[in-house]
Amino acid sequence: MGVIKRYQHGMALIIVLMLFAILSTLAMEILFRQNRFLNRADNLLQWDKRYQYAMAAEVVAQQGLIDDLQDDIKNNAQLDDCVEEKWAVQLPPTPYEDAFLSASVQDLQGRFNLNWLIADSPDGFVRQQDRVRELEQLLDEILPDQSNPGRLANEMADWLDSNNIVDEAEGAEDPEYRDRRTPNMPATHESELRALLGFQATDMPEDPMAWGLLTALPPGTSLNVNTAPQQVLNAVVGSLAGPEGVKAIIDSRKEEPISDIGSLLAMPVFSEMDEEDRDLLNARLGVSSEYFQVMVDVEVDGQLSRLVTRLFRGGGEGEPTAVVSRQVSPLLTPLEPACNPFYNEE
Ligand SMILES: [Ca+2]
Ligand SMILES: [Ca+2]
Repeated sequence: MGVIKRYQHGMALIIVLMLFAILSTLAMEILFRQNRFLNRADNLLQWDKRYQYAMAAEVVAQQGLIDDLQDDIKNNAQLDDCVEEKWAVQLPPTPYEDAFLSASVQDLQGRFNLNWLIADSPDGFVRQQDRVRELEQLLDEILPDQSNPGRLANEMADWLDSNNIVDEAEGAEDPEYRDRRTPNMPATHESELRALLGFQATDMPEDPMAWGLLTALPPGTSLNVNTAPQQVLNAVVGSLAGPEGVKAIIDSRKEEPISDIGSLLAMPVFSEMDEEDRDLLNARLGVSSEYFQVMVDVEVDGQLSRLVTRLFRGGGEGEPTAVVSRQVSPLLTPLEPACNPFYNEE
């Protein structure tokens, strides 16, 4: 009898010990999970905090753009340039509560619009071979030597045009891609260039800022001669009016912003041009902008976020200012300079 009782005591002790071991493991697991949960919640909270700060900065930049437009309407001179304008700002890292905010605003209409390669017609999106050559010229200037800008420009046109025919000697439509389809419609972002069949990792521009020379806006959007960097003017104006035409624009905007295209084209270098070419420039160039980009970097406790917002600044009552896209992107490059990259190069 006594033996059994002792044995039962022994069993009870083992069970208690095991239970204790299980409980302490459980407690460890709970602590570990709680800790992880708290870290995750804290990371999310911090991320959201940086996002809200960035959104606040975006609203301030947006208001700056609206104020500028209202000023212009009041002064009856609608133009946007990189020198005298309030919107073309660069905010250096500025402390705000527990964060550092930096921001800059760019004019997307000073960039080469990939969608110029097509024209919207009743037959769909029709490629514009002259524009393809302009893109080729620009890519030749910004891509590494071993790239093939002619092939990429023609593939871009096939990517955008409505037909499924490779129109030129070089190009690519659906049958060439196999694993993906061409959209056959305007691009929504310049990074679509990287989706082209012929684009290789080695084709990335040596200076990542060169992406800031390209954009994707509606096909008929004009180029703002007051904000376009020289490389873009070389492609668009230089192809019709030669380097003298580009120089005339850069020289005259140094004095003061170009206020209308009519008087610009009355300058000898343009007035001596073929009338058809001059009309073309007249239709493609402008002195003001509707599409802008706001870049905001936020740092809290050494953690960073970047928000890139693209805006349409409506002109009239029925055309309110609207966000076209928002992109939270990793910080792989410095903040783009205000106005446009390379604008102040010379
Ligand atoms: Ca085609
Ligand atoms: Ca096509």
